[in-house]
Amino acid sequence: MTTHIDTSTRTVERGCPLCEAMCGLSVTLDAADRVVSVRGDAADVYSKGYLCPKGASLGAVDDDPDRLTRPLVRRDGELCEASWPEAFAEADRLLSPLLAEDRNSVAAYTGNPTGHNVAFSLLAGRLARSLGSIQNYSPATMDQLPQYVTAALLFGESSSVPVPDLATTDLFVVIGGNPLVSNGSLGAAPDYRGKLKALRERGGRLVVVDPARTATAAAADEHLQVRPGTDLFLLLGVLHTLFAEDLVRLRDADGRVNGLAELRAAVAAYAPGTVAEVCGIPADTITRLARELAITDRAAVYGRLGTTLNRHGTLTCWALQVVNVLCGHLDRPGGLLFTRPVTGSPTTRKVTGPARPFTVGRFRTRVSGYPEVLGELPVAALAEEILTPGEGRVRGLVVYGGNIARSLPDSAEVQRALAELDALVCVDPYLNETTRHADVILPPPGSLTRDHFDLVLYQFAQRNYARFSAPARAIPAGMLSEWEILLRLCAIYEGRGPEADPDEIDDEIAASLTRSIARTLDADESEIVPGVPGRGPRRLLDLRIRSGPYGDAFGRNPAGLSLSRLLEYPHGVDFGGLEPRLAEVIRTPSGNVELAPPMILDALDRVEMPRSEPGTLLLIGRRDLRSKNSWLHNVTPLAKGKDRSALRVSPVDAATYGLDDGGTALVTSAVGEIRVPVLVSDEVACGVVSLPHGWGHDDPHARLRTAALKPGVNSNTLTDGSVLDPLSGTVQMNAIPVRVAAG
Ligand SMILES: Nc1nc2c(c(=O)[nH]1)N[C@H]1C(S)=C(S)[C@@H](COP(=O)(O)OP(=O)(O)OC[C@H]3O[C@@H](n4cnc5c(=O)[nH]c(N)nc54)[C@H](O)[C@@H]3O)O[C@H]1N2
Ligand SMILES: Nc1nc2c(c(=O)[nH]1)N[C@H]1C(S)=C(S)[C@@H](COP(=O)(O)OP(=O)(O)OC[C@H]3O[C@@H](n4cnc5c(=O)[nH]c(N)nc54)[C@H](O)[C@@H]3O)O[C@H]1N2
Ligand code: SF4
Ligand SMILES: [Mo]
Repeated sequence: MTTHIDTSTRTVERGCPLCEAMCGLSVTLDAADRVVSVRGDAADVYSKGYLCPKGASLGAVDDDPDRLTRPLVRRDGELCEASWPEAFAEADRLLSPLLAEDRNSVAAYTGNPTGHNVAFSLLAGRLARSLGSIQNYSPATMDQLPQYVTAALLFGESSSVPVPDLATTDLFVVIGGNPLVSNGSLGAAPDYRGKLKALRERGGRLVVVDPARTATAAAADEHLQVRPGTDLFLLLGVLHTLFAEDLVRLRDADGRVNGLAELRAAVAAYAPGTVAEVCGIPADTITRLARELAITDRAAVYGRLGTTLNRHGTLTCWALQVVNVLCGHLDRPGGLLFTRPVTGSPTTRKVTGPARPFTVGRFRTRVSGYPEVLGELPVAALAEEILTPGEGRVRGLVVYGGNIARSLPDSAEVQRALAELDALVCVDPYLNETTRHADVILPPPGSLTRDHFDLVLYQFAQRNYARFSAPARAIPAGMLSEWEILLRLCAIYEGRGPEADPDEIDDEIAASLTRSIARTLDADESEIVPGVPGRGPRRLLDLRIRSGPYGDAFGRNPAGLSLSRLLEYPHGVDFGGLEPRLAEVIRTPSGNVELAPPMILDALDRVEMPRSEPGTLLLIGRRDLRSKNSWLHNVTPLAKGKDRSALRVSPVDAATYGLDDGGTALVTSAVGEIRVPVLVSDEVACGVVSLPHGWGHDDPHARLRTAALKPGVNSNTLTDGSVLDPLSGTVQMNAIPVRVAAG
């Protein structure tokens, strides 16, 4: 017997684009460029060999047979394959007249995967300027915007969200996050389980505040099963205790804060005894939590979607961060620290001119008058901006990597809106529940064909580091890079036509970046010369890296980094753990951390404690290890196993409402109803039910053949888009009041 040994495989290192943990992967391909295996890259300086099932399936993700390989264009009502010139010509034919009449009649939604895609990250600004519309939407208003608003108010810069220092903390309090499943977010880490194990091995404690006994809560030393939507009151109880028991100690923030007296007055009414009942946590537990946070040298309170996706999202995130400040954990090792990302951030650049106070509402939505926040409008407003007749109606929409028919609140209304559009152009690899409404679908090739660099996510990493990955394989014949697709869209928005030369726009972007770098470095433009040949993402990245905090500053710092140098380190370069840098970070007009901004105090004045309504349960969300929001359900190795989208109901509620395990429940909210399989589980507290989002792959016009076998149910049918956090416009996607019945 002869054994054929195939020596023609090769292994390349790649950053994983599927979540914020940013693992380094080793991808092995055969001579025909097929992916043979994906493993964790043991030599990766950041992830050290870790990977999860999603990363291990990256080959299957990219090679999913349902991915589109050609553009689709609607002809006589049907989506048909078209050539790229035909597809761009059609996008131009549909969008240009709308833009010529009213820029604001065309909206853009920039979805989650774009944050993991260097082409988008580099071109986002130009795309928005080229479109020139105020109708700008993203998942931020159903995700992290309350955290950005908090950072803008407290520290003067929205991206200054401090990261919990997992490596050395001794008390880690997670509020409304499930990092053992999500791998974390704005503070993500590869191998979160290993990091939490190490925390406990060094004698530290993990406390999880969550209405569900999630994987993270199950691994905790203490699980506080808070009532959904009431974390604000729990945190106000903690703040009250810190003042009442004289536990405030600012440590490194001493002398750098404003508003302490106002803060004390604002929380005076929220003694633990007053808030205990509403949040379902005993008063003495709240008091003990406050004391522990105050006396522990290295402690960090961290919050994610459980704190943001409710009607008090910003107040909750503010209260959380203020607890960190008052206990002296801000800007301390083992507490929360600010990154110094390799391509720089607003706070690594020198101060130019006086700081402006944070304001919102530079423009408003047409129908409900929701204010702009950090340049965005609430996603919850998009459907009504399309559906409501009148001058200024949104008639065109461009969606970059988003499945808004499943991700946005009130899916029925969103789908009605999608059907009403005069023009829908989607940049997306799938024919899914959203793109099936499109007039033009422009499919990008898989992630393995592109340069990978986590431009956005280094801002929230556990360490200061960088890794650049070259494409693992070539773009298939007949496809265009996402870079080129986006540049061509810019040309269309700018009225330069579908056949304009994308290289011209690429050059313009590079020239404008060069000018701004010259200004910040006080250099002559002629000194700012890219060190990599050609156009594309690499040129812009090189300019950004070299002008960043570790860069060679175009020769002024010869030992510094450039893209060419980074290319020599496919396992990444570590610039060290995060270090205190508060003085550099604070960019408020006063130069101090603003603990009690008027916008917050006003909102706090108007807050009412929630009351429970008899017969009503509170619906919360959950994530799944093998999903990524609404996609990956079509990827065969990730689709295996039992149904993941059942309604979790506590045994007590199941008995009360006559629901059987494995039976069906009819769930009704203010905006919709769904029928969903029931899983009776003590993982959720009594009075709480949970459903994941992103399911409901039952649209016959989509082409998601694997997902359609286990379509699941779309939870956002129940999400009421009219309930928003007033300070950020973020939708309440947790703590949704619902009624349940057998059915
Ligand atoms: N495997 C996987 N990983 C992902 C994703 C995915 O879809 N799958 N999505 C990525 C994205 S886009 C994001 S933004 C991050 C999100 O990262 P996380 O926020 O860590 O993810 P979730 O699982 O949504 O965690 C929210 C937690 O809040 C709890 N919760 C709900 N309501 C409340 C409440 O009122 N109070 C409190 N205290 N808790 C509450 C829920 O039970 C849940 O455990 O995950 C990212 N990572
Ligand atoms: N009820 C409820 N709803 C939620 C949430 C919740 O917790 N509960 N979470 C919210 C959050 S945090 C988020 S971030 C949003 C996410 O919602 P979306 O922004 O819609 O993001 P995804 O669901 O990840 O959709 C990704 C889309 O991008 C496409 N895609 C994948 N890769 C690429 C690529 O390389 N290029 C391009 N152009 N497209 C690509 C996929 O085919 C898919 O259509 O959902 C939100 N919705
Ligand atoms: S944890 Fe995130 S980055 Fe790491 S392999 Fe899994 S999906 Fe990829
Ligand atoms: Mo998200």
